[in-house]
Amino acid sequence: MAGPNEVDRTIHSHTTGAAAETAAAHQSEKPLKLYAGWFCPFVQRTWITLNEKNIDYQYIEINPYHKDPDFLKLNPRGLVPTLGVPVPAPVTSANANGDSNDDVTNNASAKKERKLKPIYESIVIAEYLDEHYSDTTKHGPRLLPSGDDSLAAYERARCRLWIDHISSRIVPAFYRFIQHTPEKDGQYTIDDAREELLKQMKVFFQEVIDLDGEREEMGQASGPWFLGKRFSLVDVTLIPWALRLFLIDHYKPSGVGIPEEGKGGEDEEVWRRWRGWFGKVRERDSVMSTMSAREKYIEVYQRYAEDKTGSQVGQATRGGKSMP
Ligand SMILES: N[C@@H](CCC(=O)N[C@@H](CS)C(=O)NCC(=O)O)C(=O)O
Repeated sequence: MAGPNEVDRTIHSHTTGAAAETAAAHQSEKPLKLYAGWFCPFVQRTWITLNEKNIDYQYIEINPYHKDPDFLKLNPRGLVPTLGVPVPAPVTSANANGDSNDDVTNNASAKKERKLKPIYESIVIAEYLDEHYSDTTKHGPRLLPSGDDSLAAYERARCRLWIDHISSRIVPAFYRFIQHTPEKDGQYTIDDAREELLKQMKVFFQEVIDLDGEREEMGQASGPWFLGKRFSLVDVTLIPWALRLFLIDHYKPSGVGIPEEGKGGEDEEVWRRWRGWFGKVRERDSVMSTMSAREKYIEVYQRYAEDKTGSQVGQATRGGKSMP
């Protein structure tokens, strides 16, 4: 089976720009370890979550296309992000006091009992971090609505629904667009690819507008995010691809095609909402501190733009299969 190839294995090896400073500040040994690739939008979801929640971690840069055996032992899917999580050993009479919250314990014997366990899949990781680091005085507001009442359960489900929309509609459309080459015209044209991406983005931002309306009716404050004033996991899920749309402008004829201000016709309201959201994304520290230099993204995404990558995402897109 085809797999990562030379263009994947020889990509630039480390963070640059703002992301380099953030990575440098997280080099020392820590119980929580983020195995990352600087270029990877799925990793960026995790990285933003860690920053947003003020969680201490160690940043470990790897090239996931090398399929290092030690890395495959942690994550048999061979994908970044992978999180190494210090998990306490099951409680026995010998360590009955060894509580398990790595946030609070300084107990040496409890530390000794811990094992590094892997968690992977960017959304699973984000939910784990939000749930485990739940002390809002240390880690800020929850990224998914919390609470046991039926309203909170509904709001959580609604967030997960739109997280699913982003992951199963917007993200695949992004790759279909950027991996389009003229040879594919028989299967789908660049205009088809553009139409699909814009359609799925419009569906999402129309939902945000509808939620704004609900909030207004309830007298709640308006704000730029999916949950109004409150930044959430839904925003985190979309941000990395929003920040990579410029690559489609760079590589593809006629670009992404999001209309300029005042030129959106009947969709003007939706695109105004997008602009309001995206403007705030670019002001958010937890986000911008994970961005490498623009030219490095241009370089690393050339293998997608020319459809030469053997990455799992690239192969899935080429083969019309679901994303890894
Ligand atoms: N579903 C995974 C996707 C992660 C993913 O595809 N990561 C890419 C880098 S952006 C990777 O590790 N690719 C290695 C490969 O394709 O072999 C997630 O959400 O974490």
